[in-house]
Amino acid sequence: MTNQRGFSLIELAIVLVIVTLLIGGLAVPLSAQIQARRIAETNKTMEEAREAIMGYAMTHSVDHDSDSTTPPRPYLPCPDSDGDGIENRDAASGNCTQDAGWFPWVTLGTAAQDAWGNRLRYASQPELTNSLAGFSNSTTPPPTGWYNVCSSQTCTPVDVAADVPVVLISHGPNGWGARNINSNTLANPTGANEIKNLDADNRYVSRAPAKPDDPSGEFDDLTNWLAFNLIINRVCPAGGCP
Ligand SMILES: [Ca+2]
Ligand SMILES: [Ca+2]
Ligand SMILES: [Ca+2]
Repeated sequence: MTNQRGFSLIELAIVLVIVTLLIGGLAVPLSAQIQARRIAETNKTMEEAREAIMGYAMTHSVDHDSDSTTPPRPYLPCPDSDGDGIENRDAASGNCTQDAGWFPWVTLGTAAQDAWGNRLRYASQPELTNSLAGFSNSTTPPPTGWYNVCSSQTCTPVDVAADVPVVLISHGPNGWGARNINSNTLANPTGANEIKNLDADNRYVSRAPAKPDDPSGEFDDLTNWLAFNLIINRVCPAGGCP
């Protein structure tokens, strides 16, 4: 006679509880892992965008004084202001249609979106983008300055990067204020720090993510920029843009 016995109900219940705990324990880190991967992917996309901006400047220049004995001056790409990925420039004045818009991914041949399916925001200063004047080693900001990047929207003092001519923004996982690849604009941000990355003033915020209960509201943007010295160093090595 065999003496086999199955699991009792209590044993089955214990096994179910253990399995549930194991699955629960795996699921949370998995979503965190996906988010971390998307952030890393977007940071890489923005690195490539920075390289593409400098590559554009190395291949676009103007004989600003119609004197072929002086070297031509480079200029930076304009933002895309109508959503087709192509830079928008007024040919007659050489000025960009807007100083801030979307990153011109078609013109520069880079990724069209961040890891959440939204366009990158791109802001650049007219002293570096004008295609009839170009910029030189001695280009300086106007009295009002270029962009300031800060850890909070008050930007007093400027504590991340001062007077930078180029800023790149991914509106992050929440995408608030972004334009997505279907040309829809997502809901506006509610937090003061994220609003700074969307409004027209020269302040931008770069800081660690913040939850909705933070005094300055939810923040999950990824902020990147190009300093003037870095651009000059790469585009005009050894004083190459007098
Ligand atoms: Ca365009
Ligand atoms: Ca955001
Ligand atoms: Ca701003």
